[in-house]
Amino acid sequence: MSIKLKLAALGLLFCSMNAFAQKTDKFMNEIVNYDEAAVPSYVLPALLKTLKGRLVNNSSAWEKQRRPEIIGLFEENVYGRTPKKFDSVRYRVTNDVPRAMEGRAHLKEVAITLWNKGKSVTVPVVLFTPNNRKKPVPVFLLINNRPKRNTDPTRAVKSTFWPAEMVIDSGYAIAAFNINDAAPDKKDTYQHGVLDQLFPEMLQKPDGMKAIGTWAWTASRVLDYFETNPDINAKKVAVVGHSRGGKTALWAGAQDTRFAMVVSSCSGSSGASLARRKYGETVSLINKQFGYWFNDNYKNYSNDVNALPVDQHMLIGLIAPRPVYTTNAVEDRWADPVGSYLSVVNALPAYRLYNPQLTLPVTFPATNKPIMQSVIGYHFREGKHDLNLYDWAEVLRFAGMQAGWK
Ligand code: GTR
Repeated sequence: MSIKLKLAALGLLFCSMNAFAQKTDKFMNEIVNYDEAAVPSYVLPALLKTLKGRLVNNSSAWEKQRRPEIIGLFEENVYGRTPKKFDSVRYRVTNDVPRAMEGRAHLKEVAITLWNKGKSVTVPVVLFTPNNRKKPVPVFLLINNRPKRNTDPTRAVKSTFWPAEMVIDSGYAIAAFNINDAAPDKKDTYQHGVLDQLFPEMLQKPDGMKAIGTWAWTASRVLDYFETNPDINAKKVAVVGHSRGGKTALWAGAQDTRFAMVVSSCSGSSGASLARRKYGETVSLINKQFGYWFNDNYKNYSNDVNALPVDQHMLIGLIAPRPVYTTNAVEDRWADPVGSYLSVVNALPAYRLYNPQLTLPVTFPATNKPIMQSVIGYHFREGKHDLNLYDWAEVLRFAGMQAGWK
């Protein structure tokens, strides 16, 4: 049974939003639905029922049976298989500035070189750790899908997409890697990196990982590095991503339970938003435009989304009981804000296996009124498709409420 939202308040909200907007649009020869009334009725795949039909009512059955089963379904049908091992790794500090940011932070640029079967790929990481801290600190790792100037180690460019000073002044470390160093974000060249060098077999198989799978795998390799850095508390690593990076952050956090927190900004289709709602970007549209992000099997669902054995609430459920924060923006209907919040609401049963008291409002949250219910956070803010200072400020506030993050 899926949980539906109370649409009365929502209707009002979206009427005002839609006052200037059309209810449909056309993109790549498809009608794009922006009309809540035209969302088809659908039944979500059961989060807490195994493929053999067994109901899961405790965290042990969830962790031993259902969780691995759901990961396998996402691997097989959406993001592709994640490699379980590789041969070796080397970490090399390429730039070390103990008194960066006017002395507030220690900058390290680290080259992570990953080897498999005699070939290698190097992924550079930028990391600032606060200087006034005595203990190892939690870290926010951004999966950067924008140009590298957004994570400028010199701080000549200060981007609101990665506000390093703000995070440092909150007492946390901040890091980033760029997705293009692992798998170029282009349909004709995505394979030139981790895929063709380290795991060429993935490119041959219909369930092999492609770009998003590769970026998520790489995020875990950065976490491996954090485990070797004594300034970092590797038990408190938040993985953060926006849009395609947000889809990746969810998939990385869903699989790798070492990620202690997941932050997904405006991740939309195949991220936090429910596929079955067919609102804004659909599975069909994302496969047409960005097919190289997903495995080949995902294409089978372009015209038959109800046949998918998963929906995106299950991806968020995989993060339980760890903190998860998702965001949407008023001017980003393409990413289906209501569908994202519904995912979170429908992921709740997995969280309740750990904390039966946990609840969420069933009414869609008002604009700029974040919800922070224990380990689940969500906001719908004014403005555009972006990861901005408002988002970071709320995420930092949410982090401050979590055990071990202060
Ligand atoms: C859009 C795409 C979305 C989202 C976004 C982004 O064009 O349709 O799924 O991922 O790009 O990454 O900025």
